[in-house]
Amino acid sequence: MIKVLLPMILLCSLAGAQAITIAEARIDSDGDGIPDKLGEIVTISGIVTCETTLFSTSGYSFYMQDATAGINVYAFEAPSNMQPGEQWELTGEILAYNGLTEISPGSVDDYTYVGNPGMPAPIQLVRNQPVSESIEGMLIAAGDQGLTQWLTVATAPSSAGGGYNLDVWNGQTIIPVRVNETTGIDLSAVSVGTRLFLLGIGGQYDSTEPYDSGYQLLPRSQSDIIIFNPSVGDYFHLDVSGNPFAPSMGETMQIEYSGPQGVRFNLVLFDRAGRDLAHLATNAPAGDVFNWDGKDDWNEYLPMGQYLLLLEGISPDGERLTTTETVVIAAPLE
Ligand SMILES: [Ca+2]
Ligand SMILES: [Ca+2]
Repeated sequence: MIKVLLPMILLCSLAGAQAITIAEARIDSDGDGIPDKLGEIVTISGIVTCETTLFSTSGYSFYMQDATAGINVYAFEAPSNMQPGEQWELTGEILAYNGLTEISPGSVDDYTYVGNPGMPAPIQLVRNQPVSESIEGMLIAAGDQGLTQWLTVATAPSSAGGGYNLDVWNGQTIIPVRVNETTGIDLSAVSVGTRLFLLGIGGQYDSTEPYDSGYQLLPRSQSDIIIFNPSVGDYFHLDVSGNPFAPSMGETMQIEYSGPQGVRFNLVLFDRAGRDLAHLATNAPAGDVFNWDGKDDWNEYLPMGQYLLLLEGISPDGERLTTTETVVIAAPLE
């Protein structure tokens, strides 16, 4: 009997306790991916960043953040009038679910309305920045609308367990995106090569210790997925990631290139003596994202060394654009 009652007594005595920051609530000082306060009852105060039922089919699962960090709120009860952009104080138990740090209030009595400061500004991912532990649970923007940066869809949406998974390419980094069916988001206009800007919440789903991977971007609604219209403007560019790489170990390098509409592309790899060894695109009518296996035109692995990847674009009026990236083929580690 005492074992059952004790947590309730604890909960009541701590409701209204001094709020700690969300960063304090989710601290993981030993870096094992499990919050130090796992199982403890804490009080936090933060701004709600999505509908309270958005990430659940039966109860409540949503996100809150303060100036320090964000967190998932997972509960069977929440006030029905709770809205995105509002600040609430809440008391609940710290939980961990496949790497995701959660706070779980026991009842509606554990929530207190604080005010309505409005939605926080999203954290802007820079070009090579993935979603990571420090921004888990926070509102994030990837790409921008200034025509200097966008995401390119690298793998098409595939259906998986109540939603869709896709990968987007952030110039130098792959960002996994998870679209839950509960969001009602329609992905029919999204396929490989689609360029977009994304808003969403940083999530994590990692089923194995030490819970340091599986970070995802979680769009909340259709308006979080903004498809970039290339006719608005464009710029000629070439990006590579996974460089240096060891092809003989099965490693690949991701290559992305694109440019203004109407341009035809040639993508050629040269060695340091200026010999063209691999023609990766010839007179291609559009940009592309693909993994290159490090083989030359004769289907042989290129030897270890430094190479030059040249992207050439020929515009409809004959103008020639070029840009290059250095590629390093490494030896396997002994
Ligand atoms: Ca820990
Ligand atoms: Ca985590």
